[in-house]
Amino acid sequence: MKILKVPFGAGAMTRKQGLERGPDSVIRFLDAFCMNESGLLPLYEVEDVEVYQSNIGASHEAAYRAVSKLCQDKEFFIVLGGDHSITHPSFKAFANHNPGAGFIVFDAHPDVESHHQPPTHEDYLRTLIDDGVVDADKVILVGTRNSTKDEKRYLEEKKIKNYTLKEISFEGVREVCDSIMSVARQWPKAYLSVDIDVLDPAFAPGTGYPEPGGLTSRELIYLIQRLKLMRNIGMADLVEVNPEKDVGDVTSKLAAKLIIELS
Ligand SMILES: [Mn+2]
Repeated sequence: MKILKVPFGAGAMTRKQGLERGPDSVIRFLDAFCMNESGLLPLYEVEDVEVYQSNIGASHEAAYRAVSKLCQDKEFFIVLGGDHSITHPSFKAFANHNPGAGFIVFDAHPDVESHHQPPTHEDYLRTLIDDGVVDADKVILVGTRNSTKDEKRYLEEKKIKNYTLKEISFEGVREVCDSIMSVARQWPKAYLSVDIDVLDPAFAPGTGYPEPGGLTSRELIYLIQRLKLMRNIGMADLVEVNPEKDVGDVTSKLAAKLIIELS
């Protein structure tokens, strides 16, 4: 499996410091896992994307080109960020290669604030939807628990499927996962995006916008393990790990485990 490092943090506006070190910090813990929980040996190859912290546009273009190239292999791969804005060029490249692709996003925040140009980690999803890169009915949000009034209105207007943490805790992780899979299985291809802040800060403190009351690490691993069973999963990304805010590297280690479970 290929892992594409995109060490870019400038799409995170004011809380970017340290995000550019996320990919390297996570990668150094991959070797700590002898195999994944399904008993498979994790074989991975790391590739770098050259980014420019002062230039969002050029960095996004570089990410777009690199993802586009890997899509040609038609093999599952992972983009490792960096801030969530890099999901914009990554999904766009994926959707160009896989028309009609759908999008599952684990995130404490829906990232559908009003437009910035170029897109940032606050609005990349809204930009993808408004620009017609993804259909609103092929977006599934999982784990949201802090949205602005405008974001809530936008999600309702567009009828975007949004499994809030409240809904997950009331319905149960298993039931919610069944529902997600029954819809996502019908897409020609699926892209999975994991913002590490979907987790409770107790498990993943190393991120810019920690939100109390998140998923446990075990719940997220369960969801990932099941979603990976879908034949149409084409690629995934893992974003918003900030080693400068971490405590004893627990977030980086957990992110490494998530990658191993995806491989
Ligand atoms: Mn987030």
